[in-house]
Amino acid sequence: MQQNNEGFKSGFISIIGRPNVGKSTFLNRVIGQKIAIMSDKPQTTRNKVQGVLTLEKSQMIFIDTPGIHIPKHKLGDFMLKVAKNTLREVDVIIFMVNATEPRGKIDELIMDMLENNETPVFLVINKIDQVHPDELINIINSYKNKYDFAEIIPISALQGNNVDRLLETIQKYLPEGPQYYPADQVTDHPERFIISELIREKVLHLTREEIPHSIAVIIDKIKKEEDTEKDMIRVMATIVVERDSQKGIVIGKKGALLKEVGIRARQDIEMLLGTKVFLELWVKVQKDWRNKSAQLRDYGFRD
Ligand code: GDP
Ligand code: MG
Ligand code: K
Repeated sequence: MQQNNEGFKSGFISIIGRPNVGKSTFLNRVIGQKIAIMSDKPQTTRNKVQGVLTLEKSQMIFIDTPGIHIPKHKLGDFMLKVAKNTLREVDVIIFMVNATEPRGKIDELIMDMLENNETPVFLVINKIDQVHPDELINIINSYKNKYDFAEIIPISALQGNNVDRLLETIQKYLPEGPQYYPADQVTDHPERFIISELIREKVLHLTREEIPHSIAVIIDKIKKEEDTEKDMIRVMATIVVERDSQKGIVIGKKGALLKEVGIRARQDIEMLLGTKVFLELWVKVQKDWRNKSAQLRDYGFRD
């Protein structure tokens, strides 16, 4: 790890915005590795995921904050609290909005939340590949009227348009500081969390609307197999659902759906770990777990 070298800048950047505006897509583009989980369903990212981008003269540490929404249950309160705490600690806040949608209730909530925050806030309008420039002006004005942004930058996270300009601008706002992470490190999240999110992503994709985002995946064990010819890692995980009917859906006819979840998740985990993986999945019903604060910690949620 490098010590304080002359002129080097480093800092933390938090990305906030309502679900599906493209936060994870942006992070994946910038970091170039699948660490934040992408999905069409809202609230896929429930925990802080850090991506580290090391350039010649700077290091940017991105934080993908949980989806901000109007709290409906204890988990919602928890997520809002995590988001607020995150915003106080960072050097730049990226408020990401979707160019194809009008300003909404959650955007109001976020801008209210930012009202007394000293950190510079960038309005990043994503998905510009989908709108006409005239529409873009209107959407920019609808946000500009409500909040005094440090910068306003339109991008397409998916196609990459203007992402370099955004990164250059972020760099200007960072303080001089040390290189916190080695240049080849892209995340400081434990592999355990990434593996559980990879499995969860496959369940959500394969079940579509039938299974709510409330499922959790617990990694019971990750161990190296000693007695096999090749290097192999055994991963045992439990998918936790809230109702018996959901358990049936996740398992599928003759176990077909769970098998497919296993095949797809295993491929991603093998890429992540760089070895052969043997994945064992179980499904467990735990009623109403979202409202039991005491259990949250057990499922890997951090305060
Ligand atoms: P998040 O919930 O904010 O993390 O959003 P995601 O990154 O999961 O993206 C939600 C959906 O929007 C995905 O289907 C992405 O492929 C899509 N998306 C993200 N960025 C863009 C973009 O710049 N252009 C277009 N057309 N689609 C995008
Ligand atoms: Mg996301
Ligand atoms: K999402």
